[in-house]
Amino acid sequence: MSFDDGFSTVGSLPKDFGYGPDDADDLQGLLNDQKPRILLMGLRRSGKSSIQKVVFHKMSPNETLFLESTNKIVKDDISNSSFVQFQIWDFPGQIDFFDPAFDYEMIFGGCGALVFVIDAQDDYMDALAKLQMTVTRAYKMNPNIKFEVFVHKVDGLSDDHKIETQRDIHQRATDDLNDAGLDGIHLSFYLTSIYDHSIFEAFSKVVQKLIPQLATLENLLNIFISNSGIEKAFLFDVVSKIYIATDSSPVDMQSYELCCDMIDVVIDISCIYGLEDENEGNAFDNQSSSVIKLNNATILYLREVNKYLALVCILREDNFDRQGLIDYNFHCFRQAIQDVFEVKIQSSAEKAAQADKGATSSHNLQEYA
Ligand SMILES: Nc1nc2c(ncn2[C@@H]2O[C@H](COP(=O)(O)OP(=O)(O)OP(=O)(O)O)[C@@H](O)[C@H]2O)c(=O)[nH]1
Ligand SMILES: [Mg+2]
Repeated sequence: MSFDDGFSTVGSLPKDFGYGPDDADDLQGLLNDQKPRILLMGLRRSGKSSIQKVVFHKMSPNETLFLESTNKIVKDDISNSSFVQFQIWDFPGQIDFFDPAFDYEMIFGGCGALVFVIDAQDDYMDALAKLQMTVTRAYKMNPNIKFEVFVHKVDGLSDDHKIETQRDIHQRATDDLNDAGLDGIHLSFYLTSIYDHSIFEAFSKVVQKLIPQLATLENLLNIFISNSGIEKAFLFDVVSKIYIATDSSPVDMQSYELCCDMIDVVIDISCIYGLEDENEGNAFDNQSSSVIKLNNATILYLREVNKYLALVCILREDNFDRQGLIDYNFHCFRQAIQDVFEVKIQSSAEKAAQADKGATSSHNLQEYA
């Protein structure tokens, strides 16, 4: 697939995508308390810091060659999205669990997910032993942690070799746990590399598990696409290119990559040509959107949902004839997202669990007949 010559960019993206201050800053303190934590663990040089830099700080994969070894826990606040509110803790590879200074309760207590990175290009027996020990300790302290194993640096492996490595690691890791009588622990496995989109895809899935509103978002996306003649839709956190939700049809890597590329193109174009709008105040408004026509009668359609989120849709060119309908439905969809978010803010502020309404408020989408 290649881009058609004539793609058009209507409107542009905000300049302040990023870590800028938010209107809801006063709420930030409250939200901080409950921000889930993602821990990055694994042996030295397995690629933990590279993953964190590439996914959340736009570092190019080649630059990671110059990263220095991490020698203390590095805490990174990811507050760049209304839904993606979490902290990432990047651990040194040589962390010693037997060190009395290692505060298990503090580290594993508020942890939402533990990402364990294994270098697939290296001999991984030591890594497996460390995985076993880490998971066991973490689970004892906090059984609610999601355990995610990244079989990493697979860019150097052939396709067959990748599958075989993942199978072998999966087998050994679960055998070890079973032997230790811990078969209740569930590990999820991902093949990842910073040199392609796999690391973003894997991180998307890790983050999604920590979003309590995920089911609601998926539901809204399902309703939206089925009423609008759209084949696939991703709700993106624009800065990280993590998708925080998608409709329930299966994700194929190519579609995800196309949508990621579209976000890059739109941001680049906005940075170049959006400048002239600066005099007029905000370059970004509710009308901001972009359409890219591919040469296989497919259209990519991007719309801004809010400061942090963009919806990217894939649809057949014929179905785009009814853009008015799609736009109307999108409007309803965006309103619904806003409602979900407001409920979240409210309930955070009140710290009251009863504010659980709103998420199901009805927005009448027009049928695509
Ligand atoms: N080929 C390949 N190399 C990678 C990948 N990810 C990271 N690396 C390389 O692995 C090396 C170590 O990366 P780091 O991110 O520093 O590893 P770390 O796990 O943080 O290491 P410590 O901080 O010492 O625990 C660097 O040279 C990276 O360029 C990958 O997906 N593929
Ligand atoms: Mg490191």
